[in-house]
Amino acid sequence: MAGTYVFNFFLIILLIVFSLISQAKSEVYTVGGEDNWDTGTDYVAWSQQYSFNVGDILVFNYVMGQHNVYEMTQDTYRSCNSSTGVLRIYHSGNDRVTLTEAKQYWFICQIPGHCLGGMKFGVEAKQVGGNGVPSPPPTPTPTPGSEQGQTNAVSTREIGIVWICIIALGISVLM
Ligand SMILES: *[C@@H]1O[C@H](CO)[C@@H](O)[C@H](O)[C@H]1NC(C)=O
Ligand SMILES: [Cu+2]
Repeated sequence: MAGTYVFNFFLIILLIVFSLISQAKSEVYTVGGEDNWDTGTDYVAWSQQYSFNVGDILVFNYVMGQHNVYEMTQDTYRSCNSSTGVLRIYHSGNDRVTLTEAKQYWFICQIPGHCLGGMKFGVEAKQVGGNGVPSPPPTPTPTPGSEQGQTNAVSTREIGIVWICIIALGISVLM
């Protein structure tokens, strides 16, 4: 029966999609938690609370113009001298930085004195999947406004994918 093959085919697709969802689950982190991106917070200590994966998003909240976010090379991160080694610049006050690659990311605030004062940290984005060692569930710190929306957006998309699978499975059973 052709129907049986189609059914098995969709069952396999379903399994693949579910495994992709569990791997692609991205977390949103507000840098500094409730302190946001500002002077007077130990960002290295903040970053060490979590295990970051490729696809996760760092949100930097601050008053535009008072701070900024520079992604740096490791050497420049160490020296806080941003005359060289700048990889990317963000300055909107609500910067969403997606960790797109499996690598070490280095961030500083480039306003004079702020980096030396502690507005700097590094994170390692790990590739999930393969022989995936599951990372401990992070506890994202909710902030009013935009962050909530992103978290909802991710789960809405996942629910959408699940529904597509259920409908596809239903169609395959009918065939
Ligand atoms: C930063 O680095 C540049 C070039 O490497 C150097 O000319 C400059 O003096 C440095 N600035 C500080 C404040 O050390
Ligand atoms: Cu700053």
